Amino acid sequence: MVPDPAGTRGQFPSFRTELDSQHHHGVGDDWAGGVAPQFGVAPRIRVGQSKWFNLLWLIPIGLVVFIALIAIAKGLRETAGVQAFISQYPGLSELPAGTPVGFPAWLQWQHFLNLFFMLFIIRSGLTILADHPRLYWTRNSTPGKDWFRIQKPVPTDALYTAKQDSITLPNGVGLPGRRHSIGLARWWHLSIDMLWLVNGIVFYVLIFTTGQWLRLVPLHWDVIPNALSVTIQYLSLDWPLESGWTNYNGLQLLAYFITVFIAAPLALITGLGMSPALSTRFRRISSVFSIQFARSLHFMVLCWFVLFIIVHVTLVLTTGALQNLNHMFAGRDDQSWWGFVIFALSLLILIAVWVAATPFTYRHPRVVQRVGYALIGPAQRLFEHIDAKPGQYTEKDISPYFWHNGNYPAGAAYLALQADDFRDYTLRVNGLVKNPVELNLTQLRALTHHEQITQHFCIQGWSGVAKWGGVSMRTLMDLVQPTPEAKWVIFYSHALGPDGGLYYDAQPIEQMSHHLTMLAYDMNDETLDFGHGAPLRLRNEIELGFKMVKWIKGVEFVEHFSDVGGGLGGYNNDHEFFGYSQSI
Ligand SMILES: Nc1nc2c(c(=O)[nH]1)N[C@H]1C(S)=C(S)[C@@H](COP(=O)(O)O)O[C@H]1N2
Ligand SMILES: [Mo]
Repeated sequence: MVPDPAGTRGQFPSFRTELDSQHHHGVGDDWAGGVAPQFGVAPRIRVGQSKWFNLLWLIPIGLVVFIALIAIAKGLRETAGVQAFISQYPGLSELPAGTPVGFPAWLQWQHFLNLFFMLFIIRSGLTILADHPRLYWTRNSTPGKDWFRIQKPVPTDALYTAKQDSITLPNGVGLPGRRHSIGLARWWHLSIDMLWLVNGIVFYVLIFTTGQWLRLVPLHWDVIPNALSVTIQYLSLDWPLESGWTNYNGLQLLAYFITVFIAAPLALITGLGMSPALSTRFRRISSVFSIQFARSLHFMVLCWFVLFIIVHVTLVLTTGALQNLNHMFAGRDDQSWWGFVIFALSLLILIAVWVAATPFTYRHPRVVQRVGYALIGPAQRLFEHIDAKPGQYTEKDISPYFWHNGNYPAGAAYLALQADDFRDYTLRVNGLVKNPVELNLTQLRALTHHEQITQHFCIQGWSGVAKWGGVSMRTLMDLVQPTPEAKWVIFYSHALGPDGGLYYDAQPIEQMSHHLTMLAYDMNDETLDFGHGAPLRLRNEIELGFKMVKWIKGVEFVEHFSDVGGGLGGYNNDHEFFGYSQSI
């Protein structure tokens, strides 16, 4: 080991000069992590081992089933038994005395805000899904074991990356929608989530303090036969009497109850279940319900919301549109045009915002990033205060397939090192340290060996468990002795990022002394291979995958990252508008 050969102390130059130091404020037409547009395929669901069912078939099948159901319902209504059933259960459960009537102004506002927020949440959520357009039930994201995909099967190319797998969404669908625009989509998704959550909490508080909850919670089992009766009445096209002003029918009641009290909380819980911050802290839950399970359920909640919106809007407009719109948009129970006018104005606002959101995002990505961080940062910091215990797994948890990601190194210097089995490779550790060093692989391997089996979370949505062997960052810090001024640690890669300049990332020094933060030279008991970062890569299990720099050539201790590269704390932050700490 050459910890500090006389005369070299402090003389290793920084790799900073090799970074792209531009400040990127807008994005051009070719932006999004260096990947060209690529559309996916129609959504498919796996049936059995390897057959895939194209969900577009649901359209004709659904139509046929729908027509058949109408015919059946019409037939049923002719029968005496069903007629008796419907007159016994016309659709309404009795409400307790004192249940409020009508819709107060706060409810109308909340309904509108909910609609408004949902628009952004669903669109940005689709962009996030499109970044890894597959869903799984287990934490292993094994190709062919996905149960849902909107992308072709994974190619056999051994170095195929998750980024290559991402897809573009049709214009106007996603937010922002371009392939691999997940950095910006996440700011939209998470920050509007916060607003939606606040709106939801206010809603819960108000419905329970005003008694409105009595209209949303089924209080008697007769809601089931009533809902069945109403379903038959709707399907037979001979509709039940409208009574939404005072009392929802059984079907409405069930649909609203599920949406408000099951789907909405589930959206929140499954959303949080995908974050490394919480997943690594609530191990008991996350060991059973993995990130992929949470992601799949989160998607099903989306399907429920979309189905609900379609049926809800259809029925509102077909079962006495004027009166229904008066209820929710004007707070009156008559046939005037007020509700319609206000609804139409709200719709105009929604359409304007819908159209403007994506172009605005590309023009002002830093605004989206900053506002997003302002909204989500406090919650994230709160989670980070809970002590992180990243899950440690066992040999049997190791994933059979571990996705690759990122831009592979292609520079002459790296290729020369690789050709010679990294015999001449050195890791440079410098900056605010008492004892700067350059270590070759033999020297690194001579340091105390550290091993761990942990789960990797890629921001794109895939996960995997692997065993890592190498040097704990604690060991390295004992060796180089950071000075008290050192607050951030920069990891420099041999590889360039997609827009040029070295890939790098800044990490807070507190995370460096975590017992699971390490530099890995082995993976699953073998020498780390090219694709996963040979000869050395970072593992910081508290953070998302993009922070774990591969093909490392240098580690620099600094006071702050603001004068490193583009100044935002990492390549993805500078170029793809990620956050410098993204533990959600
Ligand atoms: N040098 C470099 N390191 C990188 C990246 C990259 O593009 N360049 N991608 C990151 C991302 S987004 C992820 S998810 C992980 C993936 O590591 P793996 O390929 O071993 O799965 O590497 C990270 N490290
Ligand atoms: Mo990633």
